[in-house]
Amino acid sequence: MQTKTYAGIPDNFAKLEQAKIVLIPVPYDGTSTWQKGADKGPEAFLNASENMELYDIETDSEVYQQGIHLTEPITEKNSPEAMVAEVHKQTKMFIKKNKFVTIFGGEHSISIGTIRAFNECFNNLTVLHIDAHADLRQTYQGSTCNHACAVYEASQTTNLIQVGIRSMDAIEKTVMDEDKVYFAHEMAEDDTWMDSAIDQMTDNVFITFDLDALDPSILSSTGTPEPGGLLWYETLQFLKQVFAEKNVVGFDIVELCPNTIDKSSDFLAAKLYYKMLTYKFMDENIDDNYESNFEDTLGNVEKLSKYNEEDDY
Ligand SMILES: [Mn+2]
Repeated sequence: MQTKTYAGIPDNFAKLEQAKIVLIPVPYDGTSTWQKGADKGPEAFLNASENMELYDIETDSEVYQQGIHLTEPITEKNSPEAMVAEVHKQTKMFIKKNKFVTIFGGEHSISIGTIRAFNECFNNLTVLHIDAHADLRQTYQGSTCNHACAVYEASQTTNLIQVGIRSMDAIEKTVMDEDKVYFAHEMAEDDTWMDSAIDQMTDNVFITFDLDALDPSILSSTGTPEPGGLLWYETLQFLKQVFAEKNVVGFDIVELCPNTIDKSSDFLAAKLYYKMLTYKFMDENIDDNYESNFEDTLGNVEKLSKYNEEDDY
């Protein structure tokens, strides 16, 4: 990858020891079914980030000064299962270093690993899934780690709230908890969905943001675009409210599928990422330590048993 630090920020804000925030790129595109190219997402996102103003007008802040450490990309691609295992391992390792961990994909299958890591480290986790697609298939094309299965596990092990959904298979209705789904066609007619969704969240929230949740008129560079999506300011309003009212413990952004002609989607993704960090840290002093309040699973046998895993990283 070309970028040495996130957005070209100075080294003193980018070193792991000082940084409160960690950014893990996962350029993975092993299971996508139609357009390929999500593996190019992290590089396009980082290039756009480097050409973006780092002062936020809305909050009068510069969140990069909290420190953002860009890790080596995760390049495991022998199988979807091996990729998910590596994403899980790396994500958990940085959570345990008391960092605010963020992940940029890659296709949505990477979130199986990120969600598993956060769910093992935070009690009563809500997964806020913002997406055009339900992604609730238990298996797809022979794998449980396909992008179409991104939140099946979360539906079984976390408090899953789905927002922006407008494409699914009938079989997914058998898994879906419709009380916790905010369909796009309903959101278009009823603006109480934001308060309603937040009311259903527990305190600890992990956000998995599939960029195809956004309307193709503002973000077209994605593998499977769907009409009728979220617009920019309503998205920011919702996210700002979630960050204000809940303890957001981390997030991932997936499914940027860049093209050589139109770069505006890359810049939207860069701005969205930076806005989410801004909302997380807008009331934190730069000198304050970050306290993620993760549960150390070494002293908590019950949490470990959830996946019967012997992990000591
Ligand atoms: Mn999607």
